[in-house]
Amino acid sequence: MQVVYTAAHLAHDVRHETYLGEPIPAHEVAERAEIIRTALESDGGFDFTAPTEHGERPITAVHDPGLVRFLEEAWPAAQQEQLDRSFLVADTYPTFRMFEGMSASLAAGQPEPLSVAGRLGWWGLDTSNPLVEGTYGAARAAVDVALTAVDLVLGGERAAYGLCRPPGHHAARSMAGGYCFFNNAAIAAEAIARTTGERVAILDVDYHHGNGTQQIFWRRPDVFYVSIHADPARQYPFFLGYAHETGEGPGSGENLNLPQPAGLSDDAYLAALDRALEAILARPGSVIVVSLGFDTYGRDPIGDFALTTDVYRDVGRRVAATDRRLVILQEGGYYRPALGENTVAWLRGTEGR
Ligand code: Q9C
Ligand code: ZN
Repeated sequence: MQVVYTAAHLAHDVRHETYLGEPIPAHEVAERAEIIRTALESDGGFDFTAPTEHGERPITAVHDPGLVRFLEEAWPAAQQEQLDRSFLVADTYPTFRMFEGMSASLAAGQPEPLSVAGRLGWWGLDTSNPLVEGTYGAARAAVDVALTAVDLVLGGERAAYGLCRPPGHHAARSMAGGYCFFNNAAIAAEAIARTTGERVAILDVDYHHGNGTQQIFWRRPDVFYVSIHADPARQYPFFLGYAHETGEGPGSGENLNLPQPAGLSDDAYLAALDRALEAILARPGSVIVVSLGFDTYGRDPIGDFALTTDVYRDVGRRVAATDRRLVILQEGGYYRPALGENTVAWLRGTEGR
């Protein structure tokens, strides 16, 4: 299988995040992608390709151009304001409760703040998402990784794996968050839909609900989003990911959330996966974009499922058994000692080896 990788992710050099206000060592660190790269290299069954530049157009096809400009300008603007920090995190967000009782047009018409502190909240979801000097360049490169994997698959490969970092599925049209800046999987799905004119399915197997991907395609009939994730009643992103969220308008019925309990076993996971795959196969299309997370692993520091390395081979096998072409994009997974073998197991599974 072809693997798309670039060392450009190293510039997103994150050391700390905040958890309930306290600075803690970051989970989403550069070492994650290096561990995966090394494991795939030593396996020997993977061919590495560098991403090609795809420009800004495919990004603004799903994201607000204002988000792109903010991410580009945030670091230099902070320098100009003499905010002497090694990383930037918002502390004030425009929660919908701020506008309770006021007309929707008032909230919608508020201007983007001028200061970096205000803009971080304006374009952000949560405080676990540090932005550093190299974040924008790395996030742009992760999009190019995803789009290069799309090119490979539309060019005839049965499957391609994009080692995206930073991840993407929490980033919505006008919002970064959850370690994500641009929604790599959504940008990939949009590019596939535009190029092929076919319907596209996104299968999100990261431990967390992909709120950003859901939001981007909420009213779209041509992109089906299905996600297996921790019940938002107990877990991040907390405010989206329930089973009753099925899409609206032309996208009605094209969003399927399968929230799961803590302690989820391999067998229970595979049962949910079969439901997701059945829903995909009930729809037309020849390509599945996979948002691949390993924070479902039993030892993950921020997850609470009980999956084992063995199940990932089975998951890969079952996804490949759909006979659709696969654009597989890396999302989360934070237990570094098993990240390499879990990725190898999953990808080998799709190849039946
Ligand atoms: N104490 C992805 O897996 N909250 N993002 C973490 C940890 C944010 C996860 C709190 C989790 C985001 C791509
Ligand atoms: Zn996750």
